[in-house]
Amino acid sequence: METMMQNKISAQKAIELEDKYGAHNYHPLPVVLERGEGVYVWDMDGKQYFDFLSAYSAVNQGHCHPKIVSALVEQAHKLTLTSRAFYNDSLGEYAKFITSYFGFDKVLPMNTGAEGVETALKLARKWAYEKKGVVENEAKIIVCRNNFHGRTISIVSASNDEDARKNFGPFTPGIISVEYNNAEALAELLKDKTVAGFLIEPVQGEAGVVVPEEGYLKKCYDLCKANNVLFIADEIQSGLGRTGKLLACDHDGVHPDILILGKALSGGTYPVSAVLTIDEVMLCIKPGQHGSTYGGNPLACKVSIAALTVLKEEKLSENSERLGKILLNELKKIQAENPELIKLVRGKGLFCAMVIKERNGKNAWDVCIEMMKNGLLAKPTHGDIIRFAPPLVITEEQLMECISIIRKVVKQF
Ligand code: IF1
Repeated sequence: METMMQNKISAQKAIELEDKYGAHNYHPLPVVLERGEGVYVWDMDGKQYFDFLSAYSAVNQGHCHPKIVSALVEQAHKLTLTSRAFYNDSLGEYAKFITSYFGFDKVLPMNTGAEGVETALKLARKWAYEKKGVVENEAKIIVCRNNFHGRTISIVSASNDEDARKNFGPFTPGIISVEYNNAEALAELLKDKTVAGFLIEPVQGEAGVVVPEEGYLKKCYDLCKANNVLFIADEIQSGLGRTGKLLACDHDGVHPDILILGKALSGGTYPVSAVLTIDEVMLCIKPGQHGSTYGGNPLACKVSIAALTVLKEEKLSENSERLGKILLNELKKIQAENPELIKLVRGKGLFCAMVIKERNGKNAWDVCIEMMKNGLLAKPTHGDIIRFAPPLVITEEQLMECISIIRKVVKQF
C-alpha cells in the first residue's frame, strides 16, 4: 500500500508538471502551497507562512474559513447548479440578502470579477440608449489611467498597461481614459453628452494601492450626478473590508450607482461576483439579453451569504481599519529607517504597498524572495511595488510578528 509520502509528488515535480502542461501566463514565487487556514498557508514540506497577498484580497475572511467551507460542503451535497432555465430555492433569498446588505434594488449574479465588470459596462450602455437617450452605438465609458478591471478584450481595451494589451487588438471602441485622482480632468470629459458611465477603482489595486485624496470620490460622484452619468465602482479588490470600511467608497460617503463585487464575496472558496444597482438601470436588461451558465447558482448563493455574514459577525472591516493604521505606521517607520531602499509606503486599512528603489541589482522580487525565506508571502507588482494585504482576520500579535519579519528582511538589503 503506497504511503502518503510515496504517492505525494514533490514540490519540484509540481512545478515541473505545471511548467510542462500549463500555460505560462504567470511567474509565481518559487513556493508550492498545500494547505491554508486563517492567515497561514503551508508549503508541501510543511513550512508555515503568513499570507500577505490573500489571493489578491479574495480570502479576506482567512483561508478555508470553517463557516464558509461548511456552507459550501452542505450545499454541494444538495444542489450545485440548475442554470437559470429554472428557479432554485437559493437565488431569491440571496438576492434579497445581498441587496439589503449593500442598499441596492437588484443584483445580477455572475462568477468572475471580469464578468462583473463586463456586465456593468453592458448595463451602462443599455441604460444610456434606453434611458439617457444617447444615440445607439455612440455611448462612451470613462475609465481611469493605470486601472485594472480584468483580462477580457473589452476590459484590456480600457487599459494603458502594455503587458495587458500588446497583440490583443483590435480593441473595443467607446472607452476614454482620464487621469486618476484628478476631478477637474473628469469634469472636462463629462461635457460630452454621450458618456454613459465612469468606471473607477476607489483605491487602485494593481497600480500599487494608489489611494486618491480625501474627497476625490465624492467630487467625481457629484460630477457624474450633475451630468447624468452612472458612477460605477469596481470594489472587487478594494471592497469587503479591505480598506477599513465595508466599501472603499464609504471613506467618502459615496453610494455608487453601480457596485461591482467579487473575490472575497465567496471568501476564496468559489468564483462569485455580483453587480448591484437601482431598478432604473437593472431593468434595462430583459430576459434573454444577458446571463451565464453558473451565474446565481445555489452553491455560489449559499457560500456568498456565509462569506458576507462572517465579514459582519467578525467585524472584519473594523479590524482592517484598526490594524491597517498600525501596519501603515510601522511601514512608515521601516521606510524612514531604510530611505535608500524604500521610496515610499502608502495604504488604507489592511491594503498597503511599499515602493522599492532598485539597489545593487536587487529589486522588489528579491525582497519578496527573502521575505518568503522568513515565512511571509507577498508578491511584487510592476517590478518595484510590494503589496501587503493580509487576511482581515489577522490579530495584532500576528501583525507585529509580520512587521518584524519585514523590518528584518529590509535591513538585509
Ligand atoms: C490576474 C492584478 C489584482 C481586480 C479588480 C476586476 C478584477 C480584478 C480591481 C477581475 C482582479 C486579480 C486578477 C489576477 C491578479 C489580480 C490583480 F494583479 F491582476 F491586477 F488583484 F490587482 N477588478 N484582480 O483586482 O477579477 O476576473 O480576476 O475575478 O489577472 O493576474 P477576476
